[in-house]
Amino acid sequence: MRLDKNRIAELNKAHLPQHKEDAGRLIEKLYNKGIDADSVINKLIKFQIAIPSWALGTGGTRFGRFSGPGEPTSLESKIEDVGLLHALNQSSGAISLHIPWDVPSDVDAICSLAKEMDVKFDAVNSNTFQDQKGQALSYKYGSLMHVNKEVRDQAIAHNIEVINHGTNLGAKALTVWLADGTCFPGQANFRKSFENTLDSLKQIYAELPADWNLLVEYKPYEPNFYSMAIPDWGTSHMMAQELGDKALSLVDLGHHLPNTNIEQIVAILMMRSKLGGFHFNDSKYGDDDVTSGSLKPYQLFLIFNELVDGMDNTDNPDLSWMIDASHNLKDPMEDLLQAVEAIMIAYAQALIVDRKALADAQEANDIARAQEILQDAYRTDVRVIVAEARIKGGAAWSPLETYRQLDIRKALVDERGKYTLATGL
Ligand code: PSV
Ligand code: MN
Ligand code: MN
Repeated sequence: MRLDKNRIAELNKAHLPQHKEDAGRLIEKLYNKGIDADSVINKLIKFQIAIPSWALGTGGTRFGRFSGPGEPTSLESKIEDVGLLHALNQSSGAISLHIPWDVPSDVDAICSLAKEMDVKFDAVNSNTFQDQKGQALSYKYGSLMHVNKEVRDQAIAHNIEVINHGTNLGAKALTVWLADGTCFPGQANFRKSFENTLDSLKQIYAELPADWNLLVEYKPYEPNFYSMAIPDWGTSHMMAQELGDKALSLVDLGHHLPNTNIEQIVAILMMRSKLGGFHFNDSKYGDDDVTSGSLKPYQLFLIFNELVDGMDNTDNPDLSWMIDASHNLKDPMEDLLQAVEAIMIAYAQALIVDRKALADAQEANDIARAQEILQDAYRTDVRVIVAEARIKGGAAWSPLETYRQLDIRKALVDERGKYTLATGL
């Protein structure tokens, strides 16, 4: 399925008179505060958030999976879904692939489809958390950290294969997330696990093309529940530091113990030019992977506040932005549209923070004033300038409403059939 730009513009028309009035009012309000709304809008237009291939189908839990009809079952259909999202919001023009789930059978055909859908290839992800059919050695007791060198070599070879797939597609980064760890005290020697993991990463890093980055993701628990090989940002940073300039830490919002100050982590990593990417999702308990901004929008804003400050005031390299969420209930396309919108809103709120006034308040230890400044930005309803950025970029005034008006899910079911991944029917 392809979306016609004219059709989107046509559906926007009904909203334009009211939208213009609302946008004008906010732009003037911002102007009076000394904020140039045009520059905010231009930044919003440029901002792109990659969609992971695994979020396009309904996720599951170990208790069940309730996927819906018309969800993609091939790499081609996943790229088409991302292309549809991008046509609706002009902010999700990239897909992040997971190998071996997304191995392209015909690279040229995949590249031309991606081009046609205006979709780029973001970081590629390796998978050593599952055993694949026909695989010689098992990852049951770990992969890059495994006590057995042969298992580590197999996992290293897989990561190099992922880099090669990514190179063919024009990707520029490899993300390594390890499920490696232990479930019981005494199961492994912490220092040896660290050394094995780092040594394996060094061998992968050695194969990285000159213009690539290696993004080292961390996670405190799950699937291992006593220790993880890379449990936290300190470990990830130590490894990235030792690997070299092309290695950077990747922060996934859900990969922290409750109440961790994630905004402080991103600030410090950026100060050291060592933040490589960010995975968006939301959670109440842990790695819940629910829709970004659905539970803790103020935290998302505070994180963006540091990201924006870091982008303006540090030498941190450009970041790789991705949604990393997948769950059981909503239509995945609707969920992703909501997630992108929530991220854009948090970004826009961070862009209108009066940074000069905030710095002055901090220097003066004026805590109440500092809080007022942050909350003034957070409590400004910026949805209208996010919509203005979309309209200017040729996207839908309301991507979710347009998705429903065009009955895209039904069109996909008509095209792909009623097959669902969960039932196989
Ligand atoms: C598992 O927690 C996970 O969600 C990590 O965040 C990775 O980025 C993702 O899966 C894909 O491997
Ligand atoms: Mn992640
Ligand atoms: Mn995760």
